[in-house]
Amino acid sequence: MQDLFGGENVAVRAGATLLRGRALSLDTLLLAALERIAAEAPFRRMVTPGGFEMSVAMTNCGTVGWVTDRTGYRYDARDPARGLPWPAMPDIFATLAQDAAAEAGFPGFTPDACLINCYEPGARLSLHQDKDEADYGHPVVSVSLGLPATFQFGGLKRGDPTTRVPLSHGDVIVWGGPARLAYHGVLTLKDGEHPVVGRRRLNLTLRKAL
Ligand code: MD3
Ligand code: FE
Repeated sequence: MQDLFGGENVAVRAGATLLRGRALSLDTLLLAALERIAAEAPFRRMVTPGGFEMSVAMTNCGTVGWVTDRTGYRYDARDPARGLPWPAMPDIFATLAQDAAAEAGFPGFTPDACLINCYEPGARLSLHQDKDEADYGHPVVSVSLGLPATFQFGGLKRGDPTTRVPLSHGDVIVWGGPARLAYHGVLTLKDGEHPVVGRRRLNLTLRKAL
């Protein structure tokens, strides 16, 4: 279906809408904001409760940020590495997420947390569910920037069959309703050089956590 921005909206599955290139015209603004956030709260590879260091480096902005350490996964109002609040969420992130959610059928989405994932070649995110938020009635909005990646999603059980979707610079996906608790992950990032972002992939995941 043709959207208001002349882009293509694809129903990846019930509740999941891919807005191809929806963030393309904003990439310079988004990357400038990301640079300011990472200068204040640097990317770091966190440790899972099982004791493994994640291959994806992360930081956050917003009222709360997603963190993991030996004690578990949680949303925290402070960056544990600095003992300080996370950088504020830039208006452009919140507006993009709210607009994309509305276009996908979820009006009134007001994110309070933005997890920023940085993948270098070789990094991956294994199949998981996003379950640390208070209310699964809110959608999750994801924005891809930089190197292309293969996104993998399955069903509500870990063993359910999975589908692969290629994601590239500027793509936005909205997950809500029956897709909200679907298992998903990102396959190992291939090497490459993106003309604007360089040798990495950045992903914003905007959520209403509280
Ligand atoms: C499907 N990040 O940070 S975002 C994550 O590209 C995460 O960095 C991936 O999964 C990345 O938790 C994918 C897309 C995404 C986010 C949340 C979802 C897909 C989802 C929640 C339910 C179903
Ligand atoms: Fe996730």
